[in-house]
Amino acid sequence: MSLIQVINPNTSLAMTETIGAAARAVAAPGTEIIAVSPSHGVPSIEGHFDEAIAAIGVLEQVRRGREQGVSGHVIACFGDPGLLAARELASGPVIGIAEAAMHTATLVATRFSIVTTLPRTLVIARHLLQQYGFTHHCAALHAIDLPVLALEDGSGVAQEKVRQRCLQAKQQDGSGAIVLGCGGMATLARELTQELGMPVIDGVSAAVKMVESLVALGFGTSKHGDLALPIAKPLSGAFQHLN
Ligand code: 5HY
Repeated sequence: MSLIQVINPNTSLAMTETIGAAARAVAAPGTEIIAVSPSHGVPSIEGHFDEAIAAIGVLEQVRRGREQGVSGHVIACFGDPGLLAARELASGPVIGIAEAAMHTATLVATRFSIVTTLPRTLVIARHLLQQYGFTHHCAALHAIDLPVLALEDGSGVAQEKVRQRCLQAKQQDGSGAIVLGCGGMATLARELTQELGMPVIDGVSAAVKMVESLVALGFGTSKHGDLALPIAKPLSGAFQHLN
């Protein structure tokens, strides 16, 4: 049995449910999903400040998951907040949904488009494309210009805007695949793939399968080199519990 901890780094429990449902929809029969989010932090992650706050919550959850003996971790926010720090703390694999979706897109298409939420977060996606080496694979980035939590307001407006942007990307970008740039979009991918007749990739699902594969191959996060456990030191104040 594999136990995969899927972390929604924002504190919106409705989105944690959405993300958990997407993860469970693709989990193998022997995989149990634990969907969690920080008990304190930021309700949605829409910029660099939010990401910095969310990263601490990610580390707290990774530490808790390691104590629970989880097989691996997914960071289910498209900014992959705290990814490398989480890898230092973790013994199992830690996969961010942006890297998972981007890697998957490059395996099924030569170029992909990204559809995310607010225009101001496009720069975060661009930074990740550079960091992961996918800049030349990404044909275009689009934003629906709605806040992250519009995906959870029950109106369906954000979901329809995602659909429209995906159709536009298919018609205009010359891409072979589309990456959904928000954990809250996770449950839209399957239906959009069928409607558009092209891979529309959700990073939550992709990350869960990557963790399963790494665990099956017997690989955790390397503890040789820069992802070794953090150097022990007396953490103080609000960070004491991270010791
Ligand atoms: C996410 N924010 O996946 C990112 C996406 C975004 O709270 N969860 C968030 O739009 O930046």
